[in-house]
Amino acid sequence: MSLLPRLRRDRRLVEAALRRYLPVAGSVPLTVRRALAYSLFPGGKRLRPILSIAACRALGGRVADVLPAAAAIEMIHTYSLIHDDLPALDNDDLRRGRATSHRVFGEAMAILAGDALLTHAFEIAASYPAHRKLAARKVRAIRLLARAAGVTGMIGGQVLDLEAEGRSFSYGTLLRIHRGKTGALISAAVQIGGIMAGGSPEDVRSLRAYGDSVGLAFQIIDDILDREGTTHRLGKTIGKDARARKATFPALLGIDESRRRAREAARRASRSISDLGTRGRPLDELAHFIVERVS
Ligand code: GRG
Repeated sequence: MSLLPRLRRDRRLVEAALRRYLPVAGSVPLTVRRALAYSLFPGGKRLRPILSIAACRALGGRVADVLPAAAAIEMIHTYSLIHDDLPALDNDDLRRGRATSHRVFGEAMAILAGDALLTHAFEIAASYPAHRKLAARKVRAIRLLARAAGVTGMIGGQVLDLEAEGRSFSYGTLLRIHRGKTGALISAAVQIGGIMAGGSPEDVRSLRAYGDSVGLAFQIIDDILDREGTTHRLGKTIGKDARARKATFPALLGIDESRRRAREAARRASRSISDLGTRGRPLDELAHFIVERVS
């Protein structure tokens, strides 16, 4: 199967898993459930869970074993977007082509919806699949997820990002910001696919190297799209990084050099999984798709 039909198929799997694992209607207050559903559906590219599924398949695992963790990762990503858009952070009105959560539900409810998604994600990752033989894999996956979402990963990166705003910065600082803010969750998504498939430590190490490079490539392109993309295509306000004088790859290196480094990172990602042979091909294609994407 070629890349685009595979992306469509895996996206459908992710949508179904997210619907299955949403808090049961009637068991939670209606308003917060509406706010969760509003931000989760129709959603964005679903790139992180798609990477988990592809990594699981590459190691011969069962997709059903990784779907709960994949859905949890997308919930955590969605929470980060809700909170990132809040007035205290990016203060944005538009996300995934429509009004941000706090514009629709108010700031207090958006904060709570983000908190709810983050905590619910861990409940799902711990509870499913319920089979006892997967318990050890789930614990490893949850630990990785917590590290990637927390102060060692996404939150830490966000703090560095805030502190770098309006200041001069080095390439080293830029890498530290983005490894935490964006790279950690992307890399964890890939590794979790390998862990839930029961991959060997060597396989998971290769996936980690792949995930780190793909995470970097993704962020460089995200920075470029903020300069060159359109609000219509991206479904979010563009040009904000430059206005806020954020630490970005194009700001430091220019567009052409940034693009060159993104392509180089994608090639590094491919080399990291060369031991997987043809089983790694879908991951290889995803790495290049991420670099050539326009949204
Ligand atoms: C706890 C108050 C508080 C804040 C936390 C967690 C956080 C704020 C910020 C994380 C920063 C963040 C939003 C990083 C991700 C940046 C990024 C590249 C998002 C876009 O990802 P895509 O393109 O989005 O995959 P779609 O919409 O396609 O899922």
